[in-house]
Amino acid sequence: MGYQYDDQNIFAKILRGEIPSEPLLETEHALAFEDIRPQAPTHVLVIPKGPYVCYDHFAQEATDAEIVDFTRAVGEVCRRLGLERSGWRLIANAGADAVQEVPHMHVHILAGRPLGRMLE
Ligand code: IU
Repeated sequence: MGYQYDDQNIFAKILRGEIPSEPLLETEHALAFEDIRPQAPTHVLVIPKGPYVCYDHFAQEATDAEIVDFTRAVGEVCRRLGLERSGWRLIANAGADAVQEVPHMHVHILAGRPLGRMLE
């Protein structure tokens, strides 16, 4: 499947500095910031800086360096916030059924309250 990246999405604007953000972490290839509609006491989004629509697009077309940097950035955010103490959840929504709202690859880090079972 060929993905078409829309560079007018909100995270692209954040990456270009057109919309202000307060990064929790910035690396060469990734940016982490708080979600504006937090679903838990800790709700952080981590995005790659490259123009990828979703997880699959990223996994197919990002360089190994981008993938390694992004993956480590997720771990670094959790470590900095001390999330290993009580635990955390990582979510990536892709496409319509998952209700992906912003078409720029991102993962959600949720923590700070009991999150319940996701899968039965
Ligand atoms: P989703 O996985 O695409 O459904 O999640 C997008 C998230 O981006 C969602 O939790 C929004 O609250 C969040 N968000 C944001 O943090 N800042 C924004 O300006 C917009 C959405 I629009």
